[in-house]
Amino acid sequence: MSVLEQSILKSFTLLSTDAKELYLRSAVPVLDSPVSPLEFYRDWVATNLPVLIKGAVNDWPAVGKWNVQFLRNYLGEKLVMVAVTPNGYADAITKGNMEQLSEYFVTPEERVMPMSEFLNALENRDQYPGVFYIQRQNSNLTEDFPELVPDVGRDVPWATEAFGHEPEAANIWIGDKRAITSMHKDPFENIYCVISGYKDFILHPPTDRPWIPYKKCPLASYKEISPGIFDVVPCGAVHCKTSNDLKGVNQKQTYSDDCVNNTATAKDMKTLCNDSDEVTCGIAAEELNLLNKNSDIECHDGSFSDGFINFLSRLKVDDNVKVQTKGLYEMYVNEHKVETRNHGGPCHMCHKHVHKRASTLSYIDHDDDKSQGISKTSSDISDANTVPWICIDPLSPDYASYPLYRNATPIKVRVEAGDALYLPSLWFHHVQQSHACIAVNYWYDMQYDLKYAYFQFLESLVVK
Ligand SMILES: O=C(O)CCC(=O)C(=O)O
Repeated sequence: MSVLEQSILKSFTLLSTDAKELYLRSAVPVLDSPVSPLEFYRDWVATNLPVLIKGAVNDWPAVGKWNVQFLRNYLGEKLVMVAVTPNGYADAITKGNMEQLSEYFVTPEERVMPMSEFLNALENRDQYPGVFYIQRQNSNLTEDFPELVPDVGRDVPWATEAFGHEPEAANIWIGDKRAITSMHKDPFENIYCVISGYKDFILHPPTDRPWIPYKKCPLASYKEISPGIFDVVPCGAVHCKTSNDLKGVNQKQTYSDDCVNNTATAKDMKTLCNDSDEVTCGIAAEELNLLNKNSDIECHDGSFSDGFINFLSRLKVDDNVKVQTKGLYEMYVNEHKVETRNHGGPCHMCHKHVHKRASTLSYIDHDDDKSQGISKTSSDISDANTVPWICIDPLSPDYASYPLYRNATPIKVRVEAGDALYLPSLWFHHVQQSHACIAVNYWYDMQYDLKYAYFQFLESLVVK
């Protein structure tokens, strides 16, 4: 480690010590009565400190009313979007199962099903492979479940008054106890309210950033290819192991189109294409490299076009594969000028979601982790089709790989039915839940103020 790096590391340690001594608490403070907007703003928002307000939403009609039976009776027929994963981890770093070597940032498979089927899956876990979670983060409370809004409200009035504006998004979360939200942070002020069951949060203050490792992984999504067997399908990629697979468009292949988890088979796709279609190939460079080591492969990423399958059908094993390259992720960001402040969600908006979360981060390259240093700047993040994400599991930290995580200050808090947790912007959080827990949360835009600027500065110092 260079002298400069040592000095920066010392400063990080000082920051952590100061934060602990001066403002952090060892536990999340608990209030037993509602707060006024003024108190809430002055004592918690302005200081960027979490607080648990017991019984804050006890008077909502939803509390005591919403449960599995209610949802079945009231919304049983309704089609809902469900995130399905093999292991409960949606939006997390996972090993790919194609070549076993790479790790991916994997978003869930999204399935549309009647609410009653989702509830069956919750109640009869043995009969439904996979872990089911309603967790679409596109303001799904107001967008997908408007009929439930009167029982909770479009906002939390005291929070809206304190923040001075309506929430950006209101989400509903209904899940299996195996469903886990991996550690991340959001550029939002979060009012998280539990309606039924409980949620267990592990929090880290923003000052822990230097101790929290990131890894940059290609984007992928889960796809169940036969009951209980999930593949990790690289985003914008055809799932295939060999060039023979690529060639055989009639073979059953799964692919993901911008992570939409499009379930059409390659054969279906073929009928959509005609010979004159322009080919824009969407195979991840990594996959192409697996194809045929001797191929003259130009790395590429790209979006699917209808001509894709035609391209595949013409491909021969010993073809020199040359594919125009343009980073899917980068392209998406450039085209859509994705704003950096929304949360979005893993689903059809996965790029947006990822970018929004990623945009306030820098990351650690795994290879560089050994030095336990940190950082590249956020401009590096737009590397095609990859996502910087936290690679430590606070439930079982890999201290051997990430010894600096020992310096971090995890704070645990349980949020029970009727309670509201104020989770300040830029705080890292990892979330677990009781079985069939129902919760709603409200994301209010954060202020891009001095705190944010200091955080960005810290981020930039996290050197590799
Ligand atoms: O409830 C969950 O599973 C995750 C909640 C979360 O990450 C959030 O509100 O930002």
